[in-house]
Amino acid sequence: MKTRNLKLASLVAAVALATASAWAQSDKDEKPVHPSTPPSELMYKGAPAGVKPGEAPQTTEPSAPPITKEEFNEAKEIYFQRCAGCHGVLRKGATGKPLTPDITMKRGTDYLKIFINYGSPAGMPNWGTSGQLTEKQVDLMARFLQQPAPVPPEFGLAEMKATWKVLVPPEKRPKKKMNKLNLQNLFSVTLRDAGQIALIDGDSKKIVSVIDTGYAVHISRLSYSGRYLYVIGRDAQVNLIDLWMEKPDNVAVVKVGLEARSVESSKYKGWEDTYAIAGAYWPPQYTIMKGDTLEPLKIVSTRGMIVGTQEYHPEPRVASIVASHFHPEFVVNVKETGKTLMVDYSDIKNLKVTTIDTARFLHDGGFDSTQRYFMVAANNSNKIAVIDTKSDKLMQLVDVGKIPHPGRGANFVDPKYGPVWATGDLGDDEIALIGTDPVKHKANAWKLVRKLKSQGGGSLFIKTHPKSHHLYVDNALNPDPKISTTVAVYDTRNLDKGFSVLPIAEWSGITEGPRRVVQPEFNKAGDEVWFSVWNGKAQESALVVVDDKTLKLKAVIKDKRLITPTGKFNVYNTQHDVY
Ligand code: DHE
Repeated sequence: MKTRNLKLASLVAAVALATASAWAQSDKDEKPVHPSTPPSELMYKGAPAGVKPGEAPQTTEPSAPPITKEEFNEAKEIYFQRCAGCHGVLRKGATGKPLTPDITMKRGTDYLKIFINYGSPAGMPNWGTSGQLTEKQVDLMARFLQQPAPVPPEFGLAEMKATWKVLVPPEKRPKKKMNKLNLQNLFSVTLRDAGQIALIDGDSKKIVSVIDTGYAVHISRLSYSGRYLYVIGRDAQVNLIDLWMEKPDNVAVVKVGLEARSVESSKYKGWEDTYAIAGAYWPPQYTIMKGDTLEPLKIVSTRGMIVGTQEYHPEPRVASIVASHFHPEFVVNVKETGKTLMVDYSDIKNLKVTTIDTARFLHDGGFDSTQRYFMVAANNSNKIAVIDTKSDKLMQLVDVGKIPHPGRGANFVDPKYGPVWATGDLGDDEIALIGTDPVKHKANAWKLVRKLKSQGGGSLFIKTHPKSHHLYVDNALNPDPKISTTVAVYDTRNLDKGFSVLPIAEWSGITEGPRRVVQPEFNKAGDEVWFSVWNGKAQESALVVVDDKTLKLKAVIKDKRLITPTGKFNVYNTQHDVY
């Protein structure tokens, strides 16, 4: 058990460290940072923290090895770029081990240097011997880690208001849709390294516009009405885009912290489009905003006690957020404490929050087909937590494979077990099918009913559509390019048959670069599925559209502006939680 935990910890820890530039090259071009973890996986969690070194002031302790101001600044930069994603901004441990002076001072400079230089089997990359850090930098980091951690500032209402801009006030916006776009079949495509999104018309496959957003932009979500698009960057910038404008564009912008990943909008009857919410990694908090202006209204810290051990955690990051269809509530998942918060927005002055103990570290998830049960991955526990958004209770913690990573998951009817929700895994080659019908298939509800074999590990996203009988599974982080550039497809009517493989990257016509195939997303009609062929920033990328019936190539979308496309969000499907 201990070894298994150690192995997992090492994978999770190792994936948390790398530089953004590493992504531009294929695994085999890379110097090994960690012998057992490919750079692609390191890259996954290794996006530099949105915290800028200048934002965290120097703190020095005379009993620790001396460090000059210039050295301290350089060390901060290295730390926030390469280490914070795993060890936490405060160095108190997140997915990686704590590195606070009470621990590091006892180890001493020489020990720390060896550790940083050579890495460890528990997942610490060999920063020195891989050539990522120079000898001088290794020495610097060993001294820096014995100094107190520089603490980035908090981000309260005053700081948010200082960043908040309403570019087009609601009264100056169109009263009706002013463009001829088929909005329901529009796709918002993340252009990660460009800090932009592309709006692509799903019918013509033409780019409608490319819009500036936050740094290393992450996801898009829709308002209930489908009029407003919310986009969040890793720098915690939220952009509000009005799709009714003649040419859809930003109408408001705000920063809700220094680093963030999730955004959502209120969907309960009577509250449609009223509020938006964004969850931050730093500071650890969520912010409720006015839906049509992004005016920050309520900020709530997520600092608190860890599930089970009930120890205090100073930096529990906000992972996925969804809007309940059963109550005026947001479902806010807190990573390091392993808590799901049901945040009642009907009276934000007297905010009621129901705290559900789940498991660590909560990450991504989606609803079952009835949209009542929310299934969220606890990736360090290898579990899926099932939350009933009607009773606001935990239904079950379901054991699945290693490091489940569903995206929003996939809902379909298993011929033998009835309605299921499925997830793929980052850490192994399994796909877990969990029964989701407590009425007609009670015996199977909230149980792992079937495991499918996938092409391999490194799966990030899995997708189907109510009108499709195909289940698509990517393996974007698999170290084998044969696997990471293709996608597996299963016939949900005959799951025992196994999968066929679609050569998506090959179909794109691009021959250079890692060409990782990531995140299947259906169009509104459910008859075609889109994939990103994700290359480095300086390389050509593409979107590949497949005909769901014939599994044949339908279209390739290429354009100079499509820089590092990753997530794709079809307006209708995102708006209505169809997956
Ligand atoms: Fe994501 C969803 C966090 C790296 C593409 N990602 C999410 C969610 C979280 C999250 C919490 C759920 C949001 C929600 O539903 O409200 N992602 C993180 C990280 O912390 C992590 C591991 C490292 C980091 O530093 O950011 C990370 N994510 C990535 C990538 O490297 C991916 C593959 C490419 C990219 O664009 O950055 C990536 N994440 C995505 C996508 C979704 C997502 C496409 C939404 C999937 C969906 O279908 O809804």
